[in-house]
Amino acid sequence: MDDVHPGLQLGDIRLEAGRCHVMGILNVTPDSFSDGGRFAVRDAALRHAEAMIDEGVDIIDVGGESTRPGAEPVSADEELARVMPVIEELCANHEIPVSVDTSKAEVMRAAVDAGAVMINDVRALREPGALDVAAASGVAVCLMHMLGEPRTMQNDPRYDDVVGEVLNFLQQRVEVCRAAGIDRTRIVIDPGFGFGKTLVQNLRLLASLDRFVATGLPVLAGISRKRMLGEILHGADVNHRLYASVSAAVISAQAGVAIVRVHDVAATLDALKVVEALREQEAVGDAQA
Ligand code: PT1
Repeated sequence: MDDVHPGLQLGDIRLEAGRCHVMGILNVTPDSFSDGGRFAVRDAALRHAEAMIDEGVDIIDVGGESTRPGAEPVSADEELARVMPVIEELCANHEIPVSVDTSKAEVMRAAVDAGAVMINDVRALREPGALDVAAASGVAVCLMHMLGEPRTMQNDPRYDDVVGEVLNFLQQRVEVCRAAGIDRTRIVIDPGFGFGKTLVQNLRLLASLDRFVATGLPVLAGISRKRMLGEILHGADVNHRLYASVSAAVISAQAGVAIVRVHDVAATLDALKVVEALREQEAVGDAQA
């Protein structure tokens, strides 16, 4: 890639030149930790976070609202009760940059007050108050494209030109953010794999990641373990999508994506080292032939 960003300060997050960073997914939702109780869920999440830190994760994305296809909304109080104890503990006792995966202004504000350095919003700051809280916070924001809402988004999603429409939407949201006082240097864009998209539409986006990278904004791609991989694998369930997930991360990195959002941190970091080695070799080769 010639147009990979030259190293970039994203709010409090330093993105190194030409490297694809790994965002580890930390779901604090009862469906991921079936046995329920608040403390059990919190402790399991913290153990999972520590394991990802040991593996070398770059950013941890903490979320308390499932946004998978079919998922129901949760209240702000419920989301706060899920994520805040985890964000507070991580920010108080670890150096790792923490991102909060939420669309709610109230959750954004509490998370940033506790030390989160990125707001990751699958609704691209369209919920009431979210834009103002993000602007006032001074932290980085990830703006994602979604067609509809999680509960119904996979019911026959249609586009005339999926790549053009997703790019347009994100460019419009970037302009809205800038008008609200959020600097370009704080903004990440994300095509939103699986959010109101068929397999073909997802593949068009994957094949066109370079067009998102060409905006000059850092791009985030979240493909890990998603349904699109299950479809490519002829129905492999969510626990049998590791190799496909790692492949998607490598394809994303090769296209110049700055951050991949993944479940499998160690495997992804190893795979991305191959991409990096190739880039370094190409840089040396360019100099020495
Ligand atoms: C994502 C993302 C996210 N994905 C960002 N945040 C989820 N920035 C949550 C499926 O098709 O891609 N980017 N936060 C998880 N959401 C989904 C959506 C999980 C679709 C699974 C699917 O399987």
